Amino acid sequence: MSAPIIEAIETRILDVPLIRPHGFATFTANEQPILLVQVRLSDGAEGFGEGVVPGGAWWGGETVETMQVIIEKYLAPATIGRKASEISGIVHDWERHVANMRFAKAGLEIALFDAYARSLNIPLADLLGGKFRDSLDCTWALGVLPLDEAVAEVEERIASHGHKSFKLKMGSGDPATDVSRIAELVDALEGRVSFRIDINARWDRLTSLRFLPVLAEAGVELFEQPTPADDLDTLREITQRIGVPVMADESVCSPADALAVVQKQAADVIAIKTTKLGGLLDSKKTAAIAETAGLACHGATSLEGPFGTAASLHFCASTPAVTYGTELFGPMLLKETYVENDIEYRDGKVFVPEGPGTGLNPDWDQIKKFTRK
Ligand code: MUC
Ligand code: MG
Repeated sequence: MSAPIIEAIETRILDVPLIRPHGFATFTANEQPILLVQVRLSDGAEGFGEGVVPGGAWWGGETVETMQVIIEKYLAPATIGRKASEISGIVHDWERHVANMRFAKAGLEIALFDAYARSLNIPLADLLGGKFRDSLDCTWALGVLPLDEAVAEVEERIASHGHKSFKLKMGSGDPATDVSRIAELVDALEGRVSFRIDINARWDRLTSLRFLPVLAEAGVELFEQPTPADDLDTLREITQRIGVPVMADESVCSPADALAVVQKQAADVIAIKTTKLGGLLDSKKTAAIAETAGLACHGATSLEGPFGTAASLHFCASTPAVTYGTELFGPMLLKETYVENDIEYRDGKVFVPEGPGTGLNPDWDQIKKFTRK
């Protein structure tokens, strides 16, 4: 039986409020803009993807507005009319029309995968090699917060969802002040949970070599992207000299970037975001490169909503190399959802949704409520 044809591609920008402000190194988000990408096939099946960056243009340069233009004006015309089963060929051909713009490509590629999986009435993971696991550890991330608020939030998340691991955003203030805030928080929890930090590439070499050992001494278990993405020599020096595992995030936005990190031995863990990597196919390639070199993979987030998070969960469920847990908490940071059946989080874990495609179905009343006018 011939595969259905891709008939229509629609996008809409959702502005979804957060449960609290989320402070990054150079930006504080009060809501999360999400480009909802909808694909309809000739057999009536519909798939959903999300174009999402962590808060805005500061992270990687793309935004929901740029993603909408790239998808509607350039990628969609090169996709409509093709067979839904030809995803790898469609994604390959996109390179003739659009260079880079990986967050935009991810939103459409994932919607194509979701639509085709629903057409076949199988879980998305079955198009990615099948499920290897049904749940994964889920780290909770705190934005930049005063100590008392941070302690209160950690205690609340332990009680409500059993989180055992917490990520702390840094890099926004004076390094010495930032570091003492983190050291006090780690000390206050007395080893009951583990802490990692993400500086979002904002420290230079000297600051890193001076202050990361203080965080190591305080008991921080992982350093995420302390220094600029392109400086793999400094990332390698930090990895080799300090002895706390280093995770590459901004340094790895493509399989080629992963190969460069492997060749330089610049990190111990690679943050796999299906968004920054352009979708599920290049996420699989990136994980394969990491695994072959003995690096661990982490299921990372760009603060996607339910559809994007579910797609990343299906990726992590079907990729044995994701051995360093996840931070796929995005839907819990949103004040309200826009799907009928939410992702399940409990006991410090997140569970892969069951059902065809991502397993989630749209709540159109909520989508209309959040759609930007
Ligand atoms: C990032 O850089 O890791 C993931 C969690 C969070 O708080 O920030 C995002 C982006
Ligand atoms: Mg990061």
